[in-house]
Amino acid sequence: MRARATPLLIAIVAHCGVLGGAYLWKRHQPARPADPPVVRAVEIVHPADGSTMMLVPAMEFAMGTADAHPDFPTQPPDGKPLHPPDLLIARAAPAWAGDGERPARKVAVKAFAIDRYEVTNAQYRRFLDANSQSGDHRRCHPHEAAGKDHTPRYWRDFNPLLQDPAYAATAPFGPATFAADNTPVVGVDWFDAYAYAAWVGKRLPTEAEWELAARGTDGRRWPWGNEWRWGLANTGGEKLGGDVSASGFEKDGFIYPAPVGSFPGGRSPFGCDDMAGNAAEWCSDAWPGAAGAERVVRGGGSANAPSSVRCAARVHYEPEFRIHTLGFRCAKDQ
Ligand SMILES: [Ca+2]
Repeated sequence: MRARATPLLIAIVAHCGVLGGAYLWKRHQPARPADPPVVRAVEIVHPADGSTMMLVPAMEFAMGTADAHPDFPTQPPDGKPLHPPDLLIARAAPAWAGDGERPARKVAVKAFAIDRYEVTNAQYRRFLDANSQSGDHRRCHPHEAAGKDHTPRYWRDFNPLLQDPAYAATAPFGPATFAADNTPVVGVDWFDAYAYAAWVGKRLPTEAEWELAARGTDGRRWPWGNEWRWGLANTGGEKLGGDVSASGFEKDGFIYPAPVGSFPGGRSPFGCDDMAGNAAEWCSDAWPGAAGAERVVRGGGSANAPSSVRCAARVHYEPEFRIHTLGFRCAKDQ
């Protein structure tokens, strides 16, 4: 009995020794950095309307802009004049100090899906038809005006534009300019955006979700990277940048909203189109310090300069505000 037990005991002791050694060895290895979050463009189809959405897994990312970020050239380097794109970036800098874009901070988001494109007029028209026929506002936001008309402002009313001589002179438009099927719906307020999202079985993205979908995890300035390039987004500011097309106005070819997906070279790491420019986009968040009334807007629109279409740039408006450069896209939990 004793003779048979001994080899077993030796085997057990040896085994424990190996395990213990492995444990100690592992314990004294330097901690391995965590794997970077996976950034991949994964498409799904939303069953209610067949719209394309992009998946973003649960993760932590650095939201905002670091204090020492080189995007704050308040002084021309070495006294030399700023290069035009730097000028466009610098011009916005003073406004960043108090807007909460800085500092960069770790933010965790749960898994979500977000529309690949801004919501189009064709998509919005289906909601409007259903809503005006049913008169059912039960899924609309409880603070919206009773019996609200969700018709986009510029589908029938051009006065706000016509009253501005700058538009009449430089940017002609017609009845179809803001109602074409494949351009983003604009001239909608936050309550309209909220109502559409609820009707189609989605919701508005939080601004953290919006920013992660726009820039991925490497803190890039624009959806395609850190260098500004004309022609990857529908923006304004070409004249300011000294880079004007032969037609004398917009190098990117569009004065007003372009058909969604017109700039595939500007696609985001998660596969979303037009996160920079085209239509600025309502987010679900209330703007802090505005008594909870104002709402966050991200991405900049067709009239904004490069500084304002950066992934981390934030602005805010009254929820009833409507303008021809402001639309939205939707998100949903995953
Ligand atoms: Ca956009």
